[in-house]
Amino acid sequence: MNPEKHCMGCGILLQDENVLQEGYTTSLENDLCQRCFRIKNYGDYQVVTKSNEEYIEILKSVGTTKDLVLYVVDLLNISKDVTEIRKYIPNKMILVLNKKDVLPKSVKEEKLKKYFEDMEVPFEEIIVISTEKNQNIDYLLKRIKFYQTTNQVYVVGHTNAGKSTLINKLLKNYSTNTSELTISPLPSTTLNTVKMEINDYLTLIDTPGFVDTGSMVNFVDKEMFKKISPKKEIKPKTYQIKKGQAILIEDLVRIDYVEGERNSFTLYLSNDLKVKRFLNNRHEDLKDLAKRTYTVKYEEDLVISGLGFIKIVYPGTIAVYMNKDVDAFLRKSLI
Ligand SMILES: Nc1nc2c(ncn2[C@@H]2O[C@H](COP(=O)(O)OP(=O)(O)OP(=O)(O)O)[C@@H](O)[C@H]2O)c(=O)[nH]1
Ligand SMILES: [Mg+2]
Repeated sequence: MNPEKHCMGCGILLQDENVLQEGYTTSLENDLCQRCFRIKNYGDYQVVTKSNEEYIEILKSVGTTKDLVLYVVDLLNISKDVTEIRKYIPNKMILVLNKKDVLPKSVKEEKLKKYFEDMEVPFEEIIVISTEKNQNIDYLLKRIKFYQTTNQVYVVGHTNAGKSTLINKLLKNYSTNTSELTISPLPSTTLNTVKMEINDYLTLIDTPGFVDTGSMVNFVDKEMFKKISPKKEIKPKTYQIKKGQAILIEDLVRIDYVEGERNSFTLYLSNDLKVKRFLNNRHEDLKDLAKRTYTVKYEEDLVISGLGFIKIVYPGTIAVYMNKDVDAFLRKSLI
């Protein structure tokens, strides 16, 4: 018996003693833990809570190597500070902007790249991809070869960014290796580092993702979770808004336009979400949720973690009502 066998899907240490604990498998002969087996075969899922301390320890250990790092970001869930990861990892790093397919086709790759270039972010290169649509994956591999100085390349980023899906895609496209990492629409699928050999010159190392504790996904039920996660190209919804009017997104968020000239709000959210506009603010709907007030400058996005963003064209004051534990912030408009 090999006591140090890890699950090939998520990296957790396998054990056959406690069915309630992570890494359980009926037999240590198996390559997958029971959780991965169930995700792969039944689309079933058991939520695992990961602490970000473990994640940060992994990042720090990546920082002690000379290996190239791919930092994978979900374009719909860009964190407030994409350079934060640099605190732990000084390595050569490519910023990989994933899930291009969920943004409207009219949004050009060049525009997205320029947005980050203007922020003077410390990355070797910025590459926009869609793993789902196999877009720019060939180019990404070329650039990996160009920058790598060792055989190992780490893949890091927030949970759900699509790290494991990307590695599976690279394996499928360029390798005879038939193993597959576990992927799922829910956070914290990958639980430990997993090495995947593409060829003699390239081994990709998957890592667990950083958990966004302030993401809307943590505060909704299964049905709503399905609704808020966009699977297809987003059709943005634009509303001409006057002072005193309000916008409601399901029963999750209310945005009141408190002060300012006639304005335009464009919502980049999953198409499945119901949006309502109130022409006057006499309605009290959702006003029992926690309120925050923002002063918006010219062309800014209100980003709601795990949900999407709202582009606001002109300066003004908005009041946002939603769960107090969900993160939100303003940024220069992405689109
Ligand atoms: N639309 C779209 N969805 C994608 C793309 N890449 C990944 N996904 C989806 O994003 C979800 C998360 O993918 P994973 O590969 O499990 O993400 P991860 O970064 O490995 O997540 P953790 O292991 O939890 O940290 C899955 O539902 C994928 O199908 C993409 O390019 N476009
Ligand atoms: Mg993963």
